[in-house]
Amino acid sequence: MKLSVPGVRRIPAVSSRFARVVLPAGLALAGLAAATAPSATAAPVDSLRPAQSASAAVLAAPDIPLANVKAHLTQLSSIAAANGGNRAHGRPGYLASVNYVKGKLDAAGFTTTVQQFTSSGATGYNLIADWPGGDPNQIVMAGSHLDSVTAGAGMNDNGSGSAAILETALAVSRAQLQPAKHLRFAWWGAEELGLVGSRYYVTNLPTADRAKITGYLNFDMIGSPNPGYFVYDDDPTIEQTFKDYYAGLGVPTEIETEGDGRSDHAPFKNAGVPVGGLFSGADYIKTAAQAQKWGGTSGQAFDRCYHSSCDTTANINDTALDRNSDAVAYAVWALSAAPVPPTGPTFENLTDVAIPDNGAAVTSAVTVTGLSGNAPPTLRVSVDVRHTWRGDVVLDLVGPSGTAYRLKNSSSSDSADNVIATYTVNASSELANGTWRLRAQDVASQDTGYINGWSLTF
Ligand code: DTR
Ligand code: ZN
Ligand code: ZN
Ligand code: CA
Repeated sequence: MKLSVPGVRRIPAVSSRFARVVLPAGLALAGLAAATAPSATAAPVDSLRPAQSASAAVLAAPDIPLANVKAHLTQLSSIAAANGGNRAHGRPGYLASVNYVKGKLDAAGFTTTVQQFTSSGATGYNLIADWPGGDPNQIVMAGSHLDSVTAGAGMNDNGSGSAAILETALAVSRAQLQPAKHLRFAWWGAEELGLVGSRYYVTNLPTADRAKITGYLNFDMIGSPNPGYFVYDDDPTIEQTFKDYYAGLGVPTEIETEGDGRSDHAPFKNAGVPVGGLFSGADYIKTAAQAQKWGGTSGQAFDRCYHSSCDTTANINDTALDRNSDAVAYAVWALSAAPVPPTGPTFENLTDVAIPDNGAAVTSAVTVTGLSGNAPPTLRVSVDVRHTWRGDVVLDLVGPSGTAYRLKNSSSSDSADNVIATYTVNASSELANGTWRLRAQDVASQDTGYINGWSLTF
């Protein structure tokens, strides 16, 4: 929806309206030095603490479209059908699954790595995907095992988790999220043989690198047909983050107690990494009390197709998959963003400005008045640029002095749409009052767009 209020507006210190466009404040400029001015600064970051209150983080994380998650399941189902009916370790369906997921991530701008290992005489593969930027010494990881058992396609176990974190990763790319912490996603091989892939990853990760992982989030079976809503009872901060999400939905949760050694969070936990996760249930039986609070069928397994050939795309509860996919995004956004600094006055301009295709730069101006002294070293620039193939677009902030601060470079590979992001710029050499400009230029032919709106928060 285009924000159509014309002209420059100063909005009070905390603006709810513009918040819909602005991602969590304090997100750092990822490695782009400001042009001809002191470089941008990363927002201060501390331990594994959700960056914002539950309600604010819910505002920042996007909805994960269920249709997109199910489209990934359909692809994984087709892969199984074309490869002997499964996606098991050592079978062609597993490597085909890895290649599907990798292709999506490469196209979205992730740095992917395929880690090989051997188990039961067959080659196994872990797929690791890093989102460029963020503090490399504070890594938030989300993982799911991608392999199925040999009996079937493994749609709930664990296409559900794999598809949910894939779509969350793609949402990170669509948002051009620039969290304070580094984001890493992982799809594990040979979990069904005994957590083999994740154990191999953790074992081969240098101790110093393990210590950088501030949280590992595990998602194994999150779309069970007779679902429960279980939260791992491991790291209290991660556990609370998920509980906050479900409290926001008014959905009761239970602690997942019997999962300790039963999925890919176990090797991380054993290595001292804070872990958490979600689970919708496997072969255990739903009680009457659980059916009372969650619906579904008491006296029946949460997933009666667990490790069976009937674990197909029909073996998924859409509500559980939708809620849990959104919970993945909520936790990834909340646990990787910087702590929200106090918000000062915000000035915005919501007038659309067309960006000529492969043409001259255009600007949108904001006149700041009523402030004293210089701008802060953590000036937050929130932009909303609608543009297909956003790799065409270069964005700069131009201060009252005329100095340009690079916000976003062009990219020949970033084919995703729109730049909706918040950058932190060290503008302390600029007087706060004066005319500031967002400068946009399309530097490649085809694909066009416009500045939909932008703001400065001091
Ligand atoms: N071991 C997982 C399924 C599973 C069973 N219980 C739990 C508890 C928590 C997470 C996962 C599970 C598998 O078969 O892949
Ligand atoms: Zn399993
Ligand atoms: Zn599983
Ligand atoms: Ca273009």
